[in-house]
Formats: sequence, structure tokens, C-alpha cells
Amino acid sequence: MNLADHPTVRAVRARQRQASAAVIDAEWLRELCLAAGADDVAFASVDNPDLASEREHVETALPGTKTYISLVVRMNRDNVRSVARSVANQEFHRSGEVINEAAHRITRALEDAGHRALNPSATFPMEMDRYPGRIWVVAHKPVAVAAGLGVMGIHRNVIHPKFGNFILLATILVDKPVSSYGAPLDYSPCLECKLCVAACPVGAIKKDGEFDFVACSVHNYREFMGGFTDWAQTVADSTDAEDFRSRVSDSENASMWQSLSFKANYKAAYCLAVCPAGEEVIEPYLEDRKGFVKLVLKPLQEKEETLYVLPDSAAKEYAERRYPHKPTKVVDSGIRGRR
Ligand code: B12
Ligand code: SF4
Repeated sequence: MNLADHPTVRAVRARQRQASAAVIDAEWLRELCLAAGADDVAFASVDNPDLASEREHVETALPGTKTYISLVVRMNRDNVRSVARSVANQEFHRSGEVINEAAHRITRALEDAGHRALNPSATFPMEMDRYPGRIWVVAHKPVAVAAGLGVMGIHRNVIHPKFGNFILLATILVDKPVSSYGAPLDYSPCLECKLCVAACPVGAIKKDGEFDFVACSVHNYREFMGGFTDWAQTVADSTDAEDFRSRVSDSENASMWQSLSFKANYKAAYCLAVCPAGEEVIEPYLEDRKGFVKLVLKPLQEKEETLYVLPDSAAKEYAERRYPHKPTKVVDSGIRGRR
């Protein structure tokens, strides 16, 4: 059959063609994003020099990307702060679903308006064929910062001027320029109170803003990629069931089952939990700093829980010195060449 005679081709040629806008109106796009479920949104150009590190990656994901749409979704604060980590983890996962759903809806609307658009995962899944290298398609934090949605605090999470760090981020790529782009904030909402430094049980956050991502991923991500590999290695190395049960507690196995069955659970995220920054967050801290520390920081510090650390690491030394009531467990990172 001649292609021109195909019913699809005839239907398409019969309908009135509407050219898609060469430049997307920023106000229209903002309203679209808020209506889709985002709590805040801003835009950055792919040519923004602050985002040079992302360019080749987004060009591979969506050839011809011209604009980043940066989305913010709020998390419920007291859920993130709770010592019951099942509550905090549910909050992370649910907020991840909300932001992915919003991004999916916006991408569909852009497609319907004649644009090419793509929404990389806000969190997981990521590109595990590249693990342990850069597994993320686009780094949401620098995009949000360049678009003016916040600034990274000492704990290296983005702090939104109003919502504080109780947010998740996502980025949509689109093949058209937008009529106006955001600009970085002229101040940092971080108060430099160092509560995040005090809260991290493995000392991953240093006072000067240096971040020990290995310490964080070995403990906080115990039931994610590397920690799972270490758990599987322990199964392989055990001589029999009794030996395995002597190496891994019932609670640890149940927790791993829960992570594999539902969604992987973070062990801490205490840096976000204690952060008082942001116009809608700061009041209880401003009114009574000691009371805030007692209410939010102390219960996390006092919680009895296992801390996962690498052998001979700074994290091990820190955890044993600062948190003697929290047992440390020396583990393997699950990454070849790094114990
Ligand atoms: C990789 C990653 C991590 C890594 C590294 C963190 C990091 N600082 O980069 C680990 C596993 C440790 C991690 C932990 C957490 N993360 Co995380 N993470 C990401 C991810 C996938 C990319 C981060 C990124 O842009 N890194 C590159 C640059 C921009 O980050 P950077 O801080 O400037 O630089 C550091 C890293 O590059 C690191 N580094 C250097 N080389 C390498 C190599 C590898 C392989 C890795 C992993 C890291 C690494 O060291 C640098 C110096 O600190 C994003 C999702 C995404 N697609 O963007 C979420 C994201 C940054 N994470 C987020 C969250 C919430 C967390 C946790 C709170 C998780 C939790 N629930 O417990 C903790 C907080 C730890 C902390 N204080 O930063 C949110 C942050 C939201 C916000 N308000 O900013 C994001 C944006 C996810 C989302 N959709 O909202 N995360
Ligand atoms: S806890 Fe304090 S020092 Fe840490 S990021 Fe928040 S405001 Fe900044």
C-alpha cells in the first residue's frame, strides 16, 4: 500500500495542523506545573554555564533539550522527623510518587502541545548499568539552584526559602526555550546552625560543608545497592543457616525483606529531619532553640539502632565515639575495590 493511502496518514493529513509554540510561555508553563501537583517550579536554560556538567547527559537522554523544568514537592515535616523510620520512609516514597506523577502529567501536556519532553525519575530507578558511577540521568539539585528554587545548605540538600529542606526535586527536559528563566537566590536559607552535623550518626556532614558520601551511603543506604550486595555476599560466605543467622540478625533480615518487597528504606536522613531553615519551618526554632533541639534532635540521637560503617573508617571512629549506645557493625561497601 502507498503510505499516503494508509488510514493513519489520511487522518493526520485531513486534520488542521497547529504549529507548536517556538517559545513556551513561562506563565502558562508555571500554571500547568502547579495544577499538576508541584508546590513550586522554575526554569533554567540548557545553556546556563552553571549546568555545564549536565549538558552531555541530558543531550543523550533527550537530544535537542533546550530547557530544564525544575519541580519542587513538599514533604510533611513531622513525618520526616519521626524516630519511627517507617513513617519517614513512607513520606519519602509517597512524595517521590507525587513528584513523579506531577512530572508525568506535565510531560504529557507538553507532548499534547506539540513539544518533545522527558521526565527522568525523581529518585529511583536509576541507570544501574553505570553503577558505581553516575547512575542519575540529571542532577536535580544544581538545576533547582540555577533556577532559583533554593540553595544547598551545609548538608548539601537544597533548602527552599519557604519550605526549607522538606522537599523532593524533579527535572523535566523539554526541546523548546521558555520565555523567562529563573536566577539563583541572592542569599542562602541555611542558618549554619550545624544541627545537621550533630544529627548525622556516622559523621558524614562536616562543619565546613564537606560531605562524606561513602559514609552516608554505607549506613543510610544499607538496604540499597552496595548494602544489598554485601548482604548477598554474607549469604554466599556463610557455611550453613546457623552461621548465616549468627552473622545477620532476624531484624536485619526482616528489614531487608521489607526493603525488597515494598521500597528500599533509608536508615537515617536525620540531616533533613533536624534542619530548621525556611520561612515556614523556622518558627519553633526561633521561639525556643533548646526546646527545638530537645524535641527534634535529641530523640534521633538517643535512638538505639545499628550504625553501618566501613572498617578503619572515619565514620567508624566517629560513630563509636559520639554514639556509644548505638552498636556499630563493620560491613563491606558492596563495591569492588572499596571495602
Ligand atoms: C547521588 C545521590 C545521593 C548520594 C550522594 C549525595 C550527594 N550529596 O550527591 C547519597 C547516596 C549519599 C545520597 C543521600 C541522600 N539523598 Co540523594 N541523591 C542523589 C542523586 C541521585 C544525585 C545527587 C547529585 O546531584 N550529585 C552530584 C552533585 C550535584 O552533588 P553534590 O552534593 O554537589 O556533590 C557531591 C556528590 O557529587 C558526591 N560524589 C562525588 N563523586 C561521587 C560519585 C558517586 C558514585 C556518588 C554516589 C556521589 C559522588 O560528593 C560530592 C561532594 O559532597 C539525587 C537525585 C538526582 N537525580 O538528582 C538525590 C537527591 C540529591 N537526594 C536527595 C535526598 C533527599 C537524599 C537523602 C536525604 C536520602 C534519604 N532519604 O536519606 C540523603 C541525604 C544525604 C546528604 N546530606 O546529601 C534529594 C535531595 C532533595 C533536596 N532537598 O535537595 C535528591 C535531589 C532526590 C530528589 N528527587 O529529591 N544521595
Ligand atoms: S541544619 Fe542548620 S546548618 Fe544544616 S543545612 Fe539546615 S540550617 Fe544549614
